[in-house]
Amino acid sequence: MKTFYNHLHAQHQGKVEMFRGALVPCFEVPARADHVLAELQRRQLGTVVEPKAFGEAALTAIHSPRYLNFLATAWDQWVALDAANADKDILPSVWPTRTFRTDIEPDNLAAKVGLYSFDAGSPFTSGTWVAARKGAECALSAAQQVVAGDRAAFALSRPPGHHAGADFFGGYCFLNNAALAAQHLRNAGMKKVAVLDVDFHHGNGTQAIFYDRPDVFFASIHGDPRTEYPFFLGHADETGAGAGVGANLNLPLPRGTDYTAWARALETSLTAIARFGADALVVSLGMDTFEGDPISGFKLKSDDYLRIGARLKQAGLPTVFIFEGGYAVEEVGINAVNVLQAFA
Ligand code: SP5
Ligand code: ZN
Repeated sequence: MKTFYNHLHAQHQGKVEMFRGALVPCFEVPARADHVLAELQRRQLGTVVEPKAFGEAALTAIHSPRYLNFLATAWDQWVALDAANADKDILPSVWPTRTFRTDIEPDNLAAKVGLYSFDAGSPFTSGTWVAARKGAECALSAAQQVVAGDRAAFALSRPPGHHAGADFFGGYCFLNNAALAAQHLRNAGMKKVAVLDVDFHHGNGTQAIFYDRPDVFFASIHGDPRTEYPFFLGHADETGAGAGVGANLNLPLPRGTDYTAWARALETSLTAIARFGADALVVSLGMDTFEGDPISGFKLKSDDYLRIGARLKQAGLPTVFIFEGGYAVEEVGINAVNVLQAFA
């Protein structure tokens, strides 16, 4: 299996995120991807290659032009406000909630940041755009590799993507890599594509992007949004809208869920994906279901990831793996590569 590695990922390195009234060090750190790369190389699991270049059209297939323009220019606007801002990250602090207008983009930068975000835990840094842009190319390249006939490919990048919507960032995510990959598969002629999101957190961005579409099935196994981030989406009664009714499956699980219960949800997901008739699969591969994860609540063990990889292989679909969350930094490489090795 080829790995498309984002060698610019460390350009995105947030300093602090808001948590319970304090600014705390970021959980989403460059060392996460470094550990996955080191483990891939240690086990000699396929080659690590550079992504290909993709133009603007691949991004606007998922994201709105005004959001992409914001991402590309936010840092320069920030430093133009005050040269001293160069030493600080941008953190959202004001949002348009219900009854506010979102059709007019404000001139004020803090207001723009709020218009295009949903939490104060996702710092935007000097290198966020270049890192996210290159990460999108990793996802698109991995999808292209599967179109070209490979059984599977892996996009190893950060920042992650599944919380990012068509026009918003949050949850450490800026561009939705899984959605970009799924759309690329569709554009390349795959009639039906499934996205399976196994990150601990609900993939609210991916769900929102495909919610009314009959051609992309979204299934997610995650912490119950009544108690777990991102809180406001991911309930079991969200089954799709319009032409997309029936093409969205949420399987929320309580804190403390172990592999036995989690694996039942995986069976439910893969059964639904098979019934949907997917031609290809995109896996949002978050490793924060691990028992040692510092911000999550499931109890999966390192060996369980071998079982997940073997079961995904059994699904028999061309598969694009996209690296998402997972904050037990020392173990994230072992766990991620366990999935990939068992699949490969
Ligand atoms: C891609 C991804 O996994 N994003 C997750 C974003 C979660 N952001 C909220 C973090 C809340 C931190 N809670 C800390 C609990 C410590 N006991
Ligand atoms: Zn997560």
